Amino acid sequence: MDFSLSHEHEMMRKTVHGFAEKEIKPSAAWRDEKEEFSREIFNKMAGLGLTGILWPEELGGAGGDYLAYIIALEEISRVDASLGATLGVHISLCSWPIYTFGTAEQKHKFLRPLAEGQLLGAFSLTETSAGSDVANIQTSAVLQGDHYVLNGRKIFVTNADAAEVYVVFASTDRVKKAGGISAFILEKGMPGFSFGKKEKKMGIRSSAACDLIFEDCPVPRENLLGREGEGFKIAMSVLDVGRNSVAAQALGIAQGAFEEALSHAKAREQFSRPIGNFQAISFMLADMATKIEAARLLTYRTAYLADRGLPCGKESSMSKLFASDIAMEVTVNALQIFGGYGYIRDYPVERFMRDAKITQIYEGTSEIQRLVIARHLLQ
Ligand code: COS
Repeated sequence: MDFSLSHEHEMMRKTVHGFAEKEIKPSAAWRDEKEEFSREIFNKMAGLGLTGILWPEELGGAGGDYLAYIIALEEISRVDASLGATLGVHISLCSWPIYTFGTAEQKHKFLRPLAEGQLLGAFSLTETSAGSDVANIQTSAVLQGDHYVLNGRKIFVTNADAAEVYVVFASTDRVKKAGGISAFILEKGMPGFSFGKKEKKMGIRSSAACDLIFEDCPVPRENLLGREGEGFKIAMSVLDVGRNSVAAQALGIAQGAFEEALSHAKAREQFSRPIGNFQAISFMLADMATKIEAARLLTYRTAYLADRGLPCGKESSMSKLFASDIAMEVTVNALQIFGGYGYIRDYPVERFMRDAKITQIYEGTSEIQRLVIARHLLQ
């Protein structure tokens, strides 16, 4: 058993760490305040090869492995969870299903520009009555000649109208429930495809989210992803791996908050000594560091399985469940260590705390992760 990272992974971490410190961190609080997504920074991530980190060079990617991607997400989320969410959705939820289930034409048309960062990707599964219960999707897709006609409304779509490519799930046969769901690739600008209002969120405020609206939207038959009726299984297999990227985001948020709390505990003096010298604070820091390390081990181990093409649905749910709970706990305690300073927006810990909450909710709530893990244990 070897717990050390390879030289390439260490170098990659160093590079993304430096990039995040220089290009992302300085404007993170401002963008959160303005609730503004930065395409400019996304383009810079593309310049570094991050938007296609997982895909082969012949498809416009950087030829990295899944662990490299997880480390990159961790480092970006350490300074700005919104951009972590943007990149996670772009790669895990949009590019991944096209890479895994797409035809050669679909990969050429969509995956290459996604990998090179010319296009931004999104994923659209959730509806008002289909959140945890994915099989209850109401958006319909009816085949008429060489087009499917989509009608319906999707909610909470990360990357929203900033994206150009959308992996969308719709029902082609409502009677069959899960077995009647199909996946489609949609492009911004298709007739009958519009956007609802931008959501005002508690956290990850500089990543956009909004509704997608389909009104008699014709989608060419060649944009069907996988086979008709295969959509539910595509969504589940995408989430099987995608959930570990939320674990990496949570890990990055926790790490960022911990580092802030540690340096504050060393610098802030009360009763003539640094507050870190008080056992109440030092034990809090010890617990935070220990739990972050445990979350990191779970998340990297899931990446190890994914890199070897081994089943990792249960492990992915475990790392997401654990890392997101740790992110919440660590950020709450980091804020506590900052005291009153933690509660004002001049310091980043309140942002970390707001950002951490979503990791317990999206790509399946913590309750859904427990359900998935329990089903694996009991099957
Ligand atoms: N990979 C491949 N196939 C899978 C699968 C997986 N991980 N999980 C289930 N399936 C298959 C099942 O084998 C079954 O196939 P058959 O009909 O051929 O037997 C089919 O899909 C239906 O599965 P199941 O009956 O388990 O579906 P449920 O409706 O009970 O839903 C849960 C299962 C709750 C786990 C699923 O709906 C889920 O993950 N919900 C949360 C969704 C989510 O994460 N939403 C966030 C959106 S992204 S922000």
